[in-house]
Amino acid sequence: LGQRGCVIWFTGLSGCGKSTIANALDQQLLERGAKTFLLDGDNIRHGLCAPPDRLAADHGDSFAKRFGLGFGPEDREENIRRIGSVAQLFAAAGLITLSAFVSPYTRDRQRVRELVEGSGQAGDFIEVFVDTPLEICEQRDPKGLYKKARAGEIPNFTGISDPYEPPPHPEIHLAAGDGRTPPQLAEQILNELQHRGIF
Ligand code: GGZ
Repeated sequence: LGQRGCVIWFTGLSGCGKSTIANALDQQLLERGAKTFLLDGDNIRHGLCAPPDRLAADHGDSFAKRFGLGFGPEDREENIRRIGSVAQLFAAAGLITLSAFVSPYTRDRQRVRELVEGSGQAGDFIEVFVDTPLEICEQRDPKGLYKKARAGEIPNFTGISDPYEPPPHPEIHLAAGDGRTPPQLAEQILNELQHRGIF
């Protein structure tokens, strides 16, 4: 393959740009012939970890209550555990695996790191902190979620009524507002992958 499997773990507030940067990086890797897989809300929160109402429609309410995930602390913990487990499998299969979730709790991210770094085929875990200030995320508010959270319509909203714990030692710290575009930020990560000899 000419590449080594790894997990690139984006973390940051809703609207911080992690998904956009992850998609830009995925595109750049694709253009260079790398084999990648991008895990994000679209394929995980709507599938493996579908919320109760969606699961209930398909399987009934008791099933949803047992297996569907929302945004309380325990549900987030389980969400990240499942995603981390899937990411580790893809990395072990040799894919450059990109994961873009809020993942607000340090302990949950640390567990994924230990899983990836400590597994049979120990792999690289590259934590990317997309450090966009709350005020900017809230100004962007592409889905109007911050507005709803401020109005008390969404409980446990990260940054408003639920904590975001910044990574103490991310491999890559992307500070917003330095004027760089998502593709330029993605290139910094690409350089790190090449520096590590990942591909
Ligand atoms: C945070 C929420 C919440 C709450 C719904 N808190 O901008 P988005 O919409 O697309 O990104 C957010 C996404 C967060 O899901 P994750 O799976 O990444 O979260 S975690 O890693 O904490 O499990 C936001 C939307 O879902 N959303 N309710 N209460 N974000």
